[in-house]
Amino acid sequence: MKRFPENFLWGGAVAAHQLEGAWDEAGKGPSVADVMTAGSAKQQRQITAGVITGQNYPNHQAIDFYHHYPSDLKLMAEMGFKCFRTSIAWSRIFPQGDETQPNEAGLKFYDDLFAECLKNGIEPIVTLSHFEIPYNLVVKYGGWRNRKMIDFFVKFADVCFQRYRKQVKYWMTFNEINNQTGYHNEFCLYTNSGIQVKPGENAEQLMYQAAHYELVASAIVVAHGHEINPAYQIGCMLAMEPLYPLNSQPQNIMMAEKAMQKRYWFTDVHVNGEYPSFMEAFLQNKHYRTDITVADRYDLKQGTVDYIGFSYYMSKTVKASEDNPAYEYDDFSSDVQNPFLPASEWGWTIDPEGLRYGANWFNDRYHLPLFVVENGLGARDEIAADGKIHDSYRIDYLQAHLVQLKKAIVEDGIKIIGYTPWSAIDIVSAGTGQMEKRYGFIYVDKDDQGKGTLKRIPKDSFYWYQRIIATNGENL
Ligand code: BGP
Repeated sequence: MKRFPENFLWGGAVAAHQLEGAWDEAGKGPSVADVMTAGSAKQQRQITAGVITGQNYPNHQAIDFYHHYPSDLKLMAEMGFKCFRTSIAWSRIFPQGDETQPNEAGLKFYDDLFAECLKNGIEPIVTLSHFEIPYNLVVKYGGWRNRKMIDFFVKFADVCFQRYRKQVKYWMTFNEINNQTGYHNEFCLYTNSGIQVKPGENAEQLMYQAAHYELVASAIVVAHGHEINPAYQIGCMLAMEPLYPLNSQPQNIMMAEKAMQKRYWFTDVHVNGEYPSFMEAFLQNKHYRTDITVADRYDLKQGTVDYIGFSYYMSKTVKASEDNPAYEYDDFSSDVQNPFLPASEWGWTIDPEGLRYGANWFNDRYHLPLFVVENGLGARDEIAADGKIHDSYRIDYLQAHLVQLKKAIVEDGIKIIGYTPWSAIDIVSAGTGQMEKRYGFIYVDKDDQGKGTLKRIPKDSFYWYQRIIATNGENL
């Protein structure tokens, strides 16, 4: 009977801008995340770009991991973490993004952080770009609408690859690169690509252009990384939200297929080093004059990824409609409720089997090792009268997903490297900009108004996960 592999990477995940705080310390420049930290504005999915007040709670202070990481990592080690997925804040290393020399103090922070991880027996897993490009690159260059971004990103990645070659083995280039397919929602383009859509611009066209530059940058970076350290394992990172057809009506089946293509063509480029036929046809039929050069196509081929990292929170369900004969997926008009699935308070469906389905989908199509680098339940946690946090709902969610993950490994024979649920510790929510949508195993005393002592309290899920790791997932 197969089981979780002996060296399975159990851990937890976070992203720099959602937990570090210290947004302007040690020479760090502002990032896109720092200028859109007003929770309510973010929740309405509006951008407060340009407002660098220095007073904004969430991301500016977050949970102040920057100054608390030694004790936070100790708690993670107590849980038994084998690894810790975080990201490097690009604007700590290149505060404006376009300097010639990196900021030594920023580099030093990650030297120390990774050393502390390793001291605790925890392997750092690092994402290079997790929703936070230096703000100056938005102001000066328009973010990823500009080809120059490729050079800036490659430089940043090269510096990191050189500096941390003894400490880090697993890397990922862009977090949830496919999330920008929600381009009609300016928030998605802004967080992923730093693009502000101007009146009269075609957001869809912009998205495909930005995504192309990001994919070329990713491929160049993968190729450089392999040269710098052949032992590096460099992956892509996708948000896996399987899109199911509402029923067996052929039009709905085709709608689901086209929706999956639209959400996952990025993976084809990352893995195969070339655009899939449906995407070439799509760009042509749309008459999008995307800047894709012969040199780009060469670069894409040189830097194919070693593994696929993916997040899994929910599945979605789609339905075709008569006024959409081309089956163009749009998450506003194509998504429908799945009558079989409950949802979280934020409307995210709870579908453990979708994790196994998504893992199978990736495995069938790409034949690469997989790494589940995010999975979790956002919920409002209360401190009970006994001073503890009884988050049985989170345990139920994670337990049910782990059962399916185990089936993917044991019954489907899929190579899965590890599992890093979101989030290792409570942090600021990316989508709402708030603290009260919590995911962590460790509670942090901080509220949406920025009030709280920052005290850390292990939740019930902390002890549950500790047991899961200690038994290598044997008794689920
Ligand atoms: C993913 C992001 C994370 C994270 C998570 C939960 O899309 O990679 O950064 O925040 O979703 O989302 P939210 O914080 O909006 O609940």
